[in-house]
Amino acid sequence: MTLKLRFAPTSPYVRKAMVLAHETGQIEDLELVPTDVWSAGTDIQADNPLGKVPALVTPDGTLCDSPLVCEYLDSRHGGRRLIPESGPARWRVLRIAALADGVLDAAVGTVIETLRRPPEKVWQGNVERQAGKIAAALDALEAEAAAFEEPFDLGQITVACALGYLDFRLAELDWRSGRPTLAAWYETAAKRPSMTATEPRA
Ligand SMILES: N[C@@H](CCC(=O)N[C@@H](CS)C(=O)NCC(=O)O)C(=O)O
Repeated sequence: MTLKLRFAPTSPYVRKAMVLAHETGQIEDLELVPTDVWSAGTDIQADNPLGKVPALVTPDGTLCDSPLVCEYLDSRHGGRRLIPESGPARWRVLRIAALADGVLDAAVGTVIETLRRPPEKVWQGNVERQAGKIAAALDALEAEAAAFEEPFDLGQITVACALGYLDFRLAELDWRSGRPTLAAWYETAAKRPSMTATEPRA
């Protein structure tokens, strides 16, 4: 069964769903519907009233929010779950995924503040506040990264997509500096076929 995915090639949230689909052998099940959420004529709200990508159209309803989209995709393949079903492993994966989603929210918020607003309307205090969140969360992930191991679960997928987004849009934050464990882990993670196939394209 083909599932329609509202897709944007630079969205790190969409990338999470795509990476999970690659890792679980479902990429051929996705019909990508290119969507520019910022264009005045966008019809994204037909699938997601929040006007955001990703949204996944399924027989069980249209799902928005990337954690939910990923959970759905993870429920429909026969391999090892990338979100463990129960126990401490589940909470570890979801905890790391939520932290990395927070990095993404702060990073995307910064990009909107700095690239989409007229320069005279940029609120520098907000840019600095978001940079502080990103730095603190990455420090926490630096401490977690030594324990990252196979499978490439939703926590690691989200961290990898967040770091890839920082390289793509906020390279000036120099996230690798002072975080050698995370940097070394990402060096390998970024070479996975699921990651190279989904690199953001401007
Ligand atoms: N929490 C959402 C965030 C999705 C999101 O913000 N997507 C961006 C693209 S990177 C978007 O569609 N933004 C449009 C808007 O905010 O109006 C998720 O995890 O899917």
